[in-house]
Amino acid sequence: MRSVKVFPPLAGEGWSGGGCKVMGVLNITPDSFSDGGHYLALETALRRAETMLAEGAAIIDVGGESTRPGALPVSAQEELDRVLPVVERLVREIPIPISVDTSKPEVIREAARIGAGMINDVRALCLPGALEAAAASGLPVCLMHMQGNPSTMQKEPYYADVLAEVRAFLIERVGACERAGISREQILVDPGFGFGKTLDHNLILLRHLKHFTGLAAGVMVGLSRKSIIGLLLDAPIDKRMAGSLAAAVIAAWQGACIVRVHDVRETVQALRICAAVRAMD
Ligand code: 7PJ
Repeated sequence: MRSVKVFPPLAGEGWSGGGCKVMGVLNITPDSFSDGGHYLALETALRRAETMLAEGAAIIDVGGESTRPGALPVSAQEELDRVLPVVERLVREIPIPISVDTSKPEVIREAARIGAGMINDVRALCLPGALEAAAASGLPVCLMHMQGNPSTMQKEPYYADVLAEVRAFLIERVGACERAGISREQILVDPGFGFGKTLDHNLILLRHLKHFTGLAAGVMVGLSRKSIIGLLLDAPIDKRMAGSLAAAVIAAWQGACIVRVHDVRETVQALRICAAVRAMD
């Protein structure tokens, strides 16, 4: 009998108890499987996950579909081939929940079958069959807002009122999940920083993040190394850590319960300061 590690990991703690948790990003890119074949890709992923675990990650997010601006679609079979072997190995060897970053019902079903602990969907379970697959899995879900799709979303993002529109979308998706049988305690919402948003849209959403905390069980955010940081600092992707830490603290301060990041050790430290001050409420 497999013991499935589902987030939140500590019984009775709830999503935000004990402060904001760190989710480490583990991207399985197409080329990670090209030269060395599956064995090398699996070992590399496992080592990266072990490092993030040692650095204090509470959960690891495995993704096989690039959703960066301009990224092209990936077939279900390709995504299954990339993600499943990694998830299977991590579930066996890493003692924290493994989240799967996917929108496809096939991937949701298979990931749940082999022991994934959470479904993180940048398309908020909007693809046909995804909602049903997630509900059947019984796993917690993260619903993220995106305007458009990755190949075009950064062309001309437009909102009359970004805060109201992103909130309304997430409220609608939380309702759809509940009608499909997913309880509110199992649902996180995410405004989707960088997904069809200008710098100003992103800043407004971050400034008012606390308006999202009541929509479901908790708020998750991904700001790590994103263009919002790059634009504000005029910094390339490998020089965005300090900015990403500041953004993580701003989110946690307003009640985010998970931050999805690349730099786990540093984020855990920054959030410890945030939690110590918040504990004085
Ligand atoms: C996010 C994500 C995010 C959630 C990515 C990147 C792009 N999932 N997956 N929220 N971003 N929930 O990391 O730059 O912001 S992929």
